[in-house]
Amino acid sequence: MNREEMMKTVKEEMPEKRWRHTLGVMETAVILARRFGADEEKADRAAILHDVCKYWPVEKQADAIRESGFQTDVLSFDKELWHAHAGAWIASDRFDVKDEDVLNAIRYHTSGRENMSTLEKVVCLADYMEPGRDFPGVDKIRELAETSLERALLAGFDSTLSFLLQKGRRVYPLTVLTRNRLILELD
Ligand code: DGI
Ligand code: FE
Ligand code: FE
Ligand code: FE
Repeated sequence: MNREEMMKTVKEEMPEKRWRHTLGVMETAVILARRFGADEEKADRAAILHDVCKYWPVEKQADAIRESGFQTDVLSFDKELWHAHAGAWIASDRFDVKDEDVLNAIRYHTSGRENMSTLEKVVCLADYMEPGRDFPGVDKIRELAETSLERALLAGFDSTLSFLLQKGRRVYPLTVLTRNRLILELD
């Protein structure tokens, strides 16, 4: 599917506000890809599709994850994590994306994972800091992103973890592993 058709289809899957977020992630992911040496076209593709399933009914998201057969453990954790895994499956199945790095950037954009590629980090960070994002600490993340992909991403995960702890929510183990690995990468 060409880029224009892809954008049109994704736009129809979500409310206006989420589409504006998607445009922000696209713009930011390309800037970060250029800055930190990832493929700009792949960053753009992953960004277009990263939240494609965000507004699907959760059961439909769960079905997509079961159908994919990948990492179904996520189904026993917070539903907010599901759209990323469902999205990667839909990207491959419906949008005919075959590039594993692009699919992984979609699949792990929420939780992260150990050994993230530069593209995966770029998309995950772009999701945290696109111009429409406004949460405590976002400006610090943007400042760190001027020079360090890992430091900025670590600050992003720290803010997510603080939020989850403060709300008394469970934490998906991969999120903890991701944070630990980013700290090691900085040593
Ligand atoms: O889809 P977006 O809103 O653009 O952002 P996202 O895909 O990064 O979703 C993040 C949400 O997922 C955030 O509000 C926190 C929630 N969440 C719930 N459990 C976990 C989690 N995020 C992570 N990283 N790890 C969790 O265990
Ligand atoms: Fe998301
Ligand atoms: Fe995120
Ligand atoms: Fe997003």
